Amino acid sequence: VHGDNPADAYQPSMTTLAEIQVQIPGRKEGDPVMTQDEFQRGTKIYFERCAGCHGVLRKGATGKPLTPDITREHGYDYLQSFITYGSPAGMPNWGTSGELSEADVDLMARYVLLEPPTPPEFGMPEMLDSWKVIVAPEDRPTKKMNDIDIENLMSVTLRDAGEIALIDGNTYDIREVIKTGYAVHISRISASGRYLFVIGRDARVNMIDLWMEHPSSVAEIKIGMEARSVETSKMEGWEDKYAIAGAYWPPQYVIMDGDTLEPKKIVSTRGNIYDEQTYHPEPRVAAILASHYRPEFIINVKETGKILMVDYTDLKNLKTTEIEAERFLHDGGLDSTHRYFITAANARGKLVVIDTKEGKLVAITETGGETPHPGRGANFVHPDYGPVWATSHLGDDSVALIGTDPEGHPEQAWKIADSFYALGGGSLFIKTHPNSDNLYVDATLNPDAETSASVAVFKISDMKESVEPEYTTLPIGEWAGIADGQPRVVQPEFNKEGTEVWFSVWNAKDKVSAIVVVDDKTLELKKVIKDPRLITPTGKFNVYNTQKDVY
Ligand code: DHE
Repeated sequence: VHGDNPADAYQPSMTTLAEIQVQIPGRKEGDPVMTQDEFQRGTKIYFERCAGCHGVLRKGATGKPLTPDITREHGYDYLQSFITYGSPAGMPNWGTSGELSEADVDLMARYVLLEPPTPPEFGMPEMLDSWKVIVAPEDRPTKKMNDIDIENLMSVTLRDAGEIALIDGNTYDIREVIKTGYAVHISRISASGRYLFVIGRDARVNMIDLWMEHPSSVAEIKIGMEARSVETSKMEGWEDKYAIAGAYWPPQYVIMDGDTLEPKKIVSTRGNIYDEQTYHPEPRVAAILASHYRPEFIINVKETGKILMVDYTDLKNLKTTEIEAERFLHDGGLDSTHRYFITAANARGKLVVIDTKEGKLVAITETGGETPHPGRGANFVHPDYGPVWATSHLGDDSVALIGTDPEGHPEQAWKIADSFYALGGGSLFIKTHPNSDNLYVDATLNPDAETSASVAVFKISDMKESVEPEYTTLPIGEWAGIADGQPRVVQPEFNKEGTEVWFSVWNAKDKVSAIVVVDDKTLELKKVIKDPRLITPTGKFNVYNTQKDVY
């Protein structure tokens, strides 16, 4: 009999699992009719074109959430027109650009009205199944077997070819073209400078031995279905010991053996959002950097807004410092001392600063611009503000400088010291080098063809407090001399000495692309690299600068 037992007084009046309202799985009332084939095609288009910004489960990040509760409120006509024409806030004009046919736009407008399918998980059995040691460590050379100046080699992504090109930074010759995953996102170099790691969008990691007579893959693995980041351990005493890769789907990271890519430890990043403390099913792994101050990897978890500092000294008793930062963490880099990690919470318009020595949050600062997008950013010494780190923006034409010298310039430290205008919105990357007096800012995704094919250059020694700096515009696309298509210029990257800066002139895969090399002192064209093998070049990574985090 209720009431007789005193324990009943403590029973919370909560809904139990058995009482929750559920819907019958399968087709629901009001669902648009779609055949299995159409749904399959919609899923393919969604994963290829939309998931990067909106998320696999459509919870939103750089792009708006697209769960059916929201899409159904907007309705078919609105969605159809949005997909066709895009928006100034960053949604591409898939229809009018011709990238999607009218029929595909119609398909996608219906597709997003339905519940998103959940792709399968990818755990240890799947990873082991994909893992290949192509050349065992004992069969690899014991010294460098080629005549390449490895430190000045450039690893260049050939996006749509699913390859990278290794280009000699001294002679501009393509030394090797190596098969990789699809659309390699970044290249990273082991602490010793010997191994090159790349990760494709399809989450395939290739480990390339630069000592071989013909550098090629010595190990490979697939760590999920969708990924963007890879890195290797850089702490003294732990050089080349581990590699790590982060996945978008499933949301997880994996720590691997640094010699063979054998997967050792997979950690899911699913969990609660840092501030609301509500569960998120898809917190994707964005940028990963290796700490120089502790044996740790620094991992951006995008949707939950957490930065993880994962100690790799004892994988069995894994210690992680979990820092509450800001939602939508994306890319970032170290300051010139390598002590501080500065990263963009891009959809929040903020920069987050972490002290990698103390393992603590230092600051969260609004940039004043829309959607900061630094890549690894650019470190230089401003004549008035001292050491600063710079980001450009995807959503507007501004460049923001954050002070990075709390000892010498406490006034500016971790605050926006200055902000000025570059060429236009749609910038992806910004770059300088300790030996350069120039700051280069691209405008890759600017809707204007001429702007997207140009680069702004600021002279650092001319920068002054309260004076809007002037810039020189370099017509990189025009210099490439490509008549066909609408190539975009992306990602400045310096050679080892900091005397030349390289740009990708990124055209459609059936059109001519190029790499344009500019003399950093004179700002004159030095070389146009064209080759039928240079299909859709995007990111370029100089071995020495990437190995030593010089940027
Ligand atoms: Fe990137 C860096 C994710 C679109 C070229 N990009 C990064 C990083 C992340 C990321 C998380 C940081 C990795 C790190 O440091 O560990 N990129 C994403 C996306 O989610 C996004 C917005 C959408 C998508 O669908 O992928 C996206 N990126 C692009 C492109 O469209 C680019 C231009 C060409 C491509 O390959 O798709 C592109 N991203 C790059 C490059 C870097 C990068 C070249 C490294 C820059 C650097 O100098 O460090």
